[in-house]
Amino acid sequence: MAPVPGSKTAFQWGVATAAFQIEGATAEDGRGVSIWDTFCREPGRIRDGHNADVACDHYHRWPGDLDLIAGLGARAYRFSIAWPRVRPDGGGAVNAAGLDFYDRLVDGLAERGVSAVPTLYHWDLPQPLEDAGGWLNRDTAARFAEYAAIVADRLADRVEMWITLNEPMVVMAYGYAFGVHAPGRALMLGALPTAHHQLLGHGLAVAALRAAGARKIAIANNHTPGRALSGAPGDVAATEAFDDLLTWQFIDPILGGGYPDLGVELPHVRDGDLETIGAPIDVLGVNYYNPVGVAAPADGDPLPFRMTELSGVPVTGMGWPVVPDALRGLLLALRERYGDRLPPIQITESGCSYDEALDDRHRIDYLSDHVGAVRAAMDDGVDVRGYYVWSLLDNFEWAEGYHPRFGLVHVDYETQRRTPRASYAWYRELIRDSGLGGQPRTPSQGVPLDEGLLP
Ligand code: IFM
Repeated sequence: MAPVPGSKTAFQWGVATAAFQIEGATAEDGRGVSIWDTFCREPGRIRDGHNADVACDHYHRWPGDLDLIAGLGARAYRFSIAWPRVRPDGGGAVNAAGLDFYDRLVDGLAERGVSAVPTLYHWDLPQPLEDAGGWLNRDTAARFAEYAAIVADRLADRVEMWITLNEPMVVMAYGYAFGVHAPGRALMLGALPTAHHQLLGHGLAVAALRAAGARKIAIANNHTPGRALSGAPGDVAATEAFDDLLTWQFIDPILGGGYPDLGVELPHVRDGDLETIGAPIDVLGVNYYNPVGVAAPADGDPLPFRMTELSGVPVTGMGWPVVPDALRGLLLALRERYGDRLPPIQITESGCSYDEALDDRHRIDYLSDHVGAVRAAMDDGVDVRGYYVWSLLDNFEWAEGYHPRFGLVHVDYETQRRTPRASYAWYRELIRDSGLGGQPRTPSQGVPLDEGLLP
């Protein structure tokens, strides 16, 4: 595949992680408590009672983890910054040790020739903000922008691209509507203000980041396209409602189009909010894993749709449908819906969990097919400029604890030994051979691979 026509920027082959899922050290160097620390301590919330107190111990082992990224030849590392490390109370004093950690991390990336792509919010809200209402409280948006300004003031000179929020849909739906993620509220449509307040926080943060000299700004949305169970009008209408609530609600306002018709009043939207939210961004981040079946709701259902299984498609180790062509379809649909308003896209997460130790053939197939879907969309003219595998390392998969394994690199949680899987070698070759500008490796960036375990 030829490089993107007219693109001045090389393709960002990367890997992604998030602070709460890998860092551990949750009580070190002045870090405050997040809603996920609290949630993990509530009985029955996390499978087998796992918590992220240690996780991958990345807080102490980050130099070796950055060597693994450099060894891939990846150009970019998408990580997240833990708000409770930087501002333990969410809105009070700044914790210098927290900022220092990310300062060292960003310098470590620069030393290895890898671009820093930090996400400011990947779900670890400081607990004191949740105690004041969390994302149901409009003030949280202002606190988020303050925090963004603090971090940018320190790091903007070395950051390639900022991502404001990760998957605000998941925060709204799983955290506040269904209650299976922190903070565990089950408000159904009552969770809608959390969508708006996150988007408002995004818009305010964009202004703060620009003021601090940010080079590029993005948001990383989750995209789970709905597939109507049948052609019956009820199933089709339910699928439209599903896509409006879970996908378009989180992109239309960002790209300046206001909210789609969500079928309910939005009294929490104030004059001027949509202008703030619609401030121009440089990249639209697309996280994609799978589509979902959608059917008409039954009488009395609290939502205007019902999610169902998709039949007749293979599934990952977590039972998620494997449909690479839905990624191509999604990219084409984005271009169709937004036309010239659509900024360049980066696939900010793509990956899968399988119960395979090191010879992870299924992951290679999954990634290969999804990269192929991106290539097909690019060949059809969609401007895609990056692809980040989720994830560099096995890590804490939220309510599923440590059971799912998403890593290109296997983590032994007893010893913290990292072992690159076959997919790590595969991705390294893909980057090298893609013609889309991988990071040239230097001998010092090589990581010791256990050749006996790799193809
Ligand atoms: O692990 C998560 C990540 O935190 C957000 N996107 C989906 C991944 C896999 O579930």
